[in-house]
Amino acid sequence: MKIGIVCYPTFGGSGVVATELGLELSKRGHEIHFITYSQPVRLELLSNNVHFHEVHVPEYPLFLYQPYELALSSKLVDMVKLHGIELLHVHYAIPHAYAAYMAQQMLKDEGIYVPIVTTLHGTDITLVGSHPFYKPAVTFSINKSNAVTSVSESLKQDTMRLFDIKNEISVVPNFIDLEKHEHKFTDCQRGMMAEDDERIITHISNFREVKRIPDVIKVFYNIQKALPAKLMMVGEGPEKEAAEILAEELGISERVIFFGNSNEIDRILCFSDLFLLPSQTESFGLAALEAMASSVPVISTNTGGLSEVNEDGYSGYLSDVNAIHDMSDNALKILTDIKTLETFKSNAKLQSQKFDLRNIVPMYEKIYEETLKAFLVAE
Ligand code: GMT
Repeated sequence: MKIGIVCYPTFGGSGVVATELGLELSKRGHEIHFITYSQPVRLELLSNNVHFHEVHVPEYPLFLYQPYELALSSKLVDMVKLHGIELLHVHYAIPHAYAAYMAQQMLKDEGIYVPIVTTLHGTDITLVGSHPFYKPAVTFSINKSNAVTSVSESLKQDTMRLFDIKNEISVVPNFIDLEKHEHKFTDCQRGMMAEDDERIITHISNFREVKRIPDVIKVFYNIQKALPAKLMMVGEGPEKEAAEILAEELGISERVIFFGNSNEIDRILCFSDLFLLPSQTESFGLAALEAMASSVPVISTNTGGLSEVNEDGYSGYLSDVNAIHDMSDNALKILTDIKTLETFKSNAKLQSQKFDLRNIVPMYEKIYEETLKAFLVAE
């Protein structure tokens, strides 16, 4: 099938899922066209089956806001016509589902019929999308999509609660390529980061408010009081500077390493003993799944879809949002005794196998086939 994928090309989870999905679909024989404003960060190899089409938005001084949706929908029309794309899969409702609907209508006018599959990722529903300024457009775009998926049962329920949805929503969880996550390293050079007796704690995100970055620092502060430890902070975002200041104020800045965005996530996870994800809300928590696939147990909050990913007392522990002491105690339960740590590490790996891409990508393929068939019959 010829599939157009629209996503945010940055380090965010929705872009990562969209890119990995496109790459896997291409390996399974589909022709994939990524249509977005820059090449997705995880898209390294373009091939016969993987194409990238950049959406340009010309700067015009009259506009305070440049009209990206307009440029995107025009690009979608052009690319569908040029490459014979049969289906559009848009990741993140805002503004992708809206732009895709406009493209669909323009194409229909020319006798070209292309169905839209929309995948809801989380903040497009729980944070941004439900804002009154966006809600009517988001509701409309979801209801006009020919198929809708959400990355967890929890996100599906949130969507039904927050919007007047007439469409069926299928749950297709985030996934992981476990083969890729088999440690490529015989030695991940742990010694460069910490002493043998130190535990390595890691957090990876885009450092937005929703990730509750100060809680990461506070939990780590409690951990390092009880045992020797280092904290790896990976990512860039608005909360990073405040986190650096907090680490300084708490007198632990020598124990906290800020990496910025990294292409060496696999190596960092390879030497990590524990992953912290104290988010305010998290529709799924791809970062937690990536950690688990590298045998790193997870201390997380119990919001959103996190309980569908991290099993309490098995692959890690779950706590209420803001429960710093509970999260610190749980971290120490895992870290203090080496045998317990080893058990949680192997459980984390086992838990991640539920989300192997070989089980999940066929769910998307099935949705594409059914949607295309139903759509062509209806049109
Ligand atoms: O979590 C982020 O800040 C990025 C965000 C995104 O939109 O790219 O991630 C969301 O989508 C991911 C992929 O489906 C999910 O694993 C994340 O849980 C979700 N983030 C939130 O719900 C906060």
